[in-house]
Amino acid sequence: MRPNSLSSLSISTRRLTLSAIAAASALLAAPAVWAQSSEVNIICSAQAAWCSMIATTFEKSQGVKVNMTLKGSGEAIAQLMAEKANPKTDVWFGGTGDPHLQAAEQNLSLEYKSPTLPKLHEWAQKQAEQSGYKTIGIYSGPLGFGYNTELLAKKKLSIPKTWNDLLKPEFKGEIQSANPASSGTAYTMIATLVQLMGEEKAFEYLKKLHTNIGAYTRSGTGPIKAVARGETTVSISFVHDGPGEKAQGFPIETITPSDGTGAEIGSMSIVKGARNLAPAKAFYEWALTPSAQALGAATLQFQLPSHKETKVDPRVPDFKKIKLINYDYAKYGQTAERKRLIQRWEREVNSLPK
Ligand code: S7P
Repeated sequence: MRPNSLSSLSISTRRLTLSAIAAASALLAAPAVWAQSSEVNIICSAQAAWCSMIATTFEKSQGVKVNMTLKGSGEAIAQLMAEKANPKTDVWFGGTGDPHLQAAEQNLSLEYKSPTLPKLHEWAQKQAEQSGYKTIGIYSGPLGFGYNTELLAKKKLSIPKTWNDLLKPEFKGEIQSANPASSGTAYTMIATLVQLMGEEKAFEYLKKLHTNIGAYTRSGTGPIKAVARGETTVSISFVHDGPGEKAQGFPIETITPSDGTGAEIGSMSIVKGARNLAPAKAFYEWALTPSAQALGAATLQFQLPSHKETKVDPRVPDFKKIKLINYDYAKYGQTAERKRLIQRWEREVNSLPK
């Protein structure tokens, strides 16, 4: 289960790579430009090791106490909606971009034009522009499949290379995906399929896929972790989450469908009405620096960082080799569209027997 507070994280220094320690040490040595005796409340929708590392490093280098909660994208936006009249969160770091755009549309996030914006990749700047500067791209990563190499060989199954390959009868019960009601990853899958196939065909596809799904998990990273640990053979996941599992010794590989796929723009937003606005902005600017962004790869998270000068780890998926759709972030980040597609999936797909 995903822990819900930093104090419950089981991050031990054993699991940190040498590069993680080196990257963090470099940041600790940096002058505390924004130093102030204050605190900042952050919801982090990335994986626990990265969240933990940014909290500790920012806290120690900038002298700002960090209170961090871990939540998937869907749960994070639900919390911000619930807190709207009396916000307790200052910054929402990470998670798929669609719910960040939804937060912007619902006036849950603050307009803030970072001076760092011109130094970011075009896709990250576009995310900011189309939200009225209420969110910003911090990383990107493509959707695809994870598979357990040992299970696949043992069961004499071939590597799924296209979306249709997942419908083969031999994959019955062998695939995990997350539930789009709680997971931004799974919503990215639905939006990707709708853009790739057209809505009617995409829902026909999702109904057929349903019969091959062994379990829908709450969190988007659940399926790839299950693949790594041999609990399921195939997952529908962000492929940048594969190399981190492999680096821990698990028999896992990833692939992106040759017929096309979507990508997330992992985002960050300052909450409107944040009680700790100055430290929130300080964290936001710090999180956009190349050295802070390098903490992702240092903790085995291999999304593509948004700052052009951030060193790109060779394990980050090579976007040039992936057939990407022209994902319409503005459309699929709309509250009404997201709600409609998730409700349709609940009604027409999740309710079906397997
Ligand atoms: O940190 C890994 C990652 O795949 O997880 C984030 C996403 O929020 C997953 O959470 P949910 O699907 O549960 O909402 C991604 O943004 C990120 O790349």
